[in-house]
This record gives sequence, structure tokens and C-alpha cells, in this order.
Amino acid sequence: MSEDDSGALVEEARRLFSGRVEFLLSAPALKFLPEPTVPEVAFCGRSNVGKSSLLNALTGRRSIARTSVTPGRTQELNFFEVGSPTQFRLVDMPGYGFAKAPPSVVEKWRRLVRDFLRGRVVLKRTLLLVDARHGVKPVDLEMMKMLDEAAVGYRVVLTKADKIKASELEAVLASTQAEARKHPAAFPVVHVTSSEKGMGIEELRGALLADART
Ligand SMILES: Nc1nc2c(ncn2[C@@H]2O[C@H](COP(=O)(O)OP(=O)(O)O)[C@@H](O)[C@H]2O)c(=O)[nH]1
Ligand SMILES: [Mg+2]
Repeated sequence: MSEDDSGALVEEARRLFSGRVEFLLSAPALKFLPEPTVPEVAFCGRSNVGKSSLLNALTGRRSIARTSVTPGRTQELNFFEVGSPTQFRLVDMPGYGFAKAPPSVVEKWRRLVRDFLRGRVVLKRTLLLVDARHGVKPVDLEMMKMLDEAAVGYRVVLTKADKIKASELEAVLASTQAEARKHPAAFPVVHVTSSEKGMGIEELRGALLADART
């Protein structure tokens, strides 16, 4: 894609995301999923990674997705529609890696997420969020493996980039990129974002729109 094209894409994405973005429904099990009528892009990551904040930053809204100080409470897939008429949906997947979750809760999470990833025909891409302060953790590797096995292409997105020094960010970006290259379904290019400072948000919006249209 030429630079002109990607500029146009970013602008189109900006317009789209500043228009209609609406919560559709919350699905605690697969039987509650909405009809697969439009493309979808899903978001996943450890609890507290900044998933809700990123969704809010992308849509330029303060609280389309609820940010929370009590991580690991929601075990649902939350669907948001973008565009009028709806062009695609964003899917907020339940966070993982929360401490002290009973095995039954973890198992329920695993089944819901795995079955969604494997069976959702309209799912175009997943964004896997990783806290820039921590880098890829064992639980993230498990998630990457699930995505690889479901053959769902994913982008690794570093969050909270404003929280660390530039030199540290460079190091974590390099190691995350190296990890991504080992995974067949992962994009080799890792995104760097800060929902707080707006860093990387425009580009990610453009990438999302391109993903939804693949
Ligand atoms: N400094 C900073 N803090 C962030 C950023 N994104 C999220 N946070 C904070 O991290 C915490 C968890 O964010 P949240 O979006 O609720 O995470 P979620 O559990 O993954 O949905 C909240 O206190 C947010 O304010 C960011 O880009 N920069
Ligand atoms: Mg959240």
C-alpha cells in the first residue's frame, strides 16, 4: 500500500470511529452470539492490560467500554458496532491471567474463547494486547498458541507505552517483535500504543479498518 493510500485509510477510519459506535450485546456463551452478518475484529489480553482504555481511545469516547479497577470480573464477549449502517464489529474478549481465579472459571473462559476463535466465520483478526511494562508473559504465550491453533491472524499491541522510558520501550518492542515472529498467525510488526497519550491510535484505527475489510 502506498503512503497516500494509508493516509486515506487512516482518515476514513478516523471518520468512521468518530461516527456511530454502539454497544450491541454481551454474550456469556456462544448461543448468545449475534448473527454473523458483518466482519469482526476481536481484542484480547491479560486483565488490566488496558483493553477497555484502548477501545475508548480508538473510538474517541470516554466510556464505550468500561475501565475497571477490579480485573477479571467479566466473562463475556462484548460486541460493539461501528458505522451506520454497521460496517464491522469490535469484540471485547474477557481478560485472562487474573490472580486467584478458581479453575472452573478459567476453564469456562478457555472454552468460550477457544470455541469463539475456532468457529466464528466473520472474525477477521484479533488484537492481542501486551503491557509494555511487562512484555510477553507465559499467559500471553498461551493465548498466542490458542490463536495460532485457531489460525486467526493477530496483531500484537503494546499498551501503556507512556509508562516506561524510551530505552526500555525499545527493548520490549524488540523482544516482543522477536516473539511474534515465532508465531505463524502473528503479524511480524508490533504496534506501540498509549491510550493515555494517544500514541499509535490513528495508525491502529487504520489497520483495524484494513483488517475488517480483508
Ligand atoms: N498510563 C496509562 N495508563 C493506562 C493506559 N491504558 C490503561 N491504563 C490504566 O490501566 C488500568 C487498567 O485499564 P483498563 O482499560 O480497565 O484495562 P482492562 O482490564 O484490560 O480493560 C486503568 O487504571 C487505566 O487507567 C495507558 O495507555 N497509559
Ligand atoms: Mg476492561
